[in-house]
Amino acid sequence: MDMVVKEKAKSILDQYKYKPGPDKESTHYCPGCGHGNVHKMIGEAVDELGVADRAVLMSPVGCSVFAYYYFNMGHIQVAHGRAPAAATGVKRAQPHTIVMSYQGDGDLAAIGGNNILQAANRGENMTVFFINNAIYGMTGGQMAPTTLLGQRTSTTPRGRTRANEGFPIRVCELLASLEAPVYLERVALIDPKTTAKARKAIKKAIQMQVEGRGFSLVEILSPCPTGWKLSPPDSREWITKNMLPVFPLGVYRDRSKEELPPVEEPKLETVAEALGIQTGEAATIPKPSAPLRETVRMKVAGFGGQGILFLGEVLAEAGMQAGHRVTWLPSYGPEMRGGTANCHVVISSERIGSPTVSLPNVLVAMNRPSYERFVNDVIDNGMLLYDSSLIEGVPVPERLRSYAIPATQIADSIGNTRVANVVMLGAYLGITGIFDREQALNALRLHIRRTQLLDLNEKALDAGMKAASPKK
Ligand SMILES: Cc1ncc(C[n+]2csc(CCOP(=O)(O)OP(=O)(O)O)c2C)c(N)n1
Ligand code: SF4
Repeated sequence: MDMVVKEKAKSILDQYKYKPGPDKESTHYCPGCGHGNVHKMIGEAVDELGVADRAVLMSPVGCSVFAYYYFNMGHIQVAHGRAPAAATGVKRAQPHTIVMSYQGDGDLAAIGGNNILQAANRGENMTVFFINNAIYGMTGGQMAPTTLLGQRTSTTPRGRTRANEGFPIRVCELLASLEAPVYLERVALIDPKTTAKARKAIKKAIQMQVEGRGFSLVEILSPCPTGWKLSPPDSREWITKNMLPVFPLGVYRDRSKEELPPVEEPKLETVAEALGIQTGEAATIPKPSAPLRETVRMKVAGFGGQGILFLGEVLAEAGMQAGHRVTWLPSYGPEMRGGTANCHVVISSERIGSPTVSLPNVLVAMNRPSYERFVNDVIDNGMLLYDSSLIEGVPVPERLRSYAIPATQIADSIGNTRVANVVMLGAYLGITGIFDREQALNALRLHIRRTQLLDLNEKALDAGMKAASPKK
């Protein structure tokens, strides 16, 4: 019999140059761990299929978080459980890439449970390698969704029970209940025979993607000697004895021989098309009359239902009408109504690095809890506008330029409490003159759907401008 000497996969680095420390030869995995074996098989499959130059591996949070030390291919290290979402983005933006999501059972079946379900259900053309070692390895052996009944872990010291923690989740079976996946197989790293099957399945799952068939997942029952507190040989035996009865090996879906369905290309619009914005020559982007003296970093806060997010949007829109660069970032409370709401608005003559405002130079506070929550964040000599109809008897810091605007009272006198936000818009305009009345009105017209409300809002804007006067 001819002996076949396999070369080391080119998709695996010779020297682990990205690994910190002097040892560039050995991996960071424990002896007997399955992760290294699976890495090698992925590297070999990628080589054999000739896709190394377009392969992108998504590594998870877990023991394999550093998978990028070892691979010679594209790589993204993704937030815990989010590899399928990131892989979706890469694949859709760059359809020629071969995206592989590499995930442990904590990552894929616990925190990322819904992510994998949705990606599989959408039938994303991606390949998922799911390393099931029935435990959280990286964090010290806590229970995973795949932990077996009776299995002792640091969070189930007396063993997992169905009453307390429920049953182990069988991912292949679960995904096989969905219409879209094209290939699902469970394999194991026990002996040369099962390992050879695992290698074949890994290659096939990538091949499915190369052929454009859709979503594939290979679940690999993999030893974790450290988490299981067993020697490497005993770990492999443990898989045979304990995992196989719960997680039977086999193919759960295989559409490799079926004719490919016609490709339904989703209609992709450009951002400009989607937003109805003119670009190029046709675009009429106003030039600012004068650059701003300083960038406005504003926090607008109040309770849900006060139109806080609307106020922020209109401010940003008016800023844009005045030719400035703007961002608007809403921050939703858990409740739809009655809870607190706030948003961040930046208006600048410069390019804006981040839409997040943690230290505002302007705070618009529309109720007392918001005032109390954010007033200390405002920078020295910053501006404070507060609705003095709702916020009474509060200590106003001397270090701020404060304006007490009875916005709710004014809105009531006009006939509708709900335009207190626009009164505040008028007040801000009156104090700063950052944009002119017409620009603010244009912004309101763009954001108010019911045209019969325009008159009321115009009145509120004017009343706010009139009311704007320094408190002290
Ligand atoms: C948002 C978030 N939650 C929790 C953690 C803690 N954490 C790190 S890895 C991990 C689970 C790892 O287990 P698994 O996915 O099974 O991979 P393994 O380490 O066994 O390969 C957890 C819970 C984290 N890093 N981030
Ligand atoms: S803890 Fe387990 S999964 Fe993590 S490296 Fe060690 S053996 Fe592998």
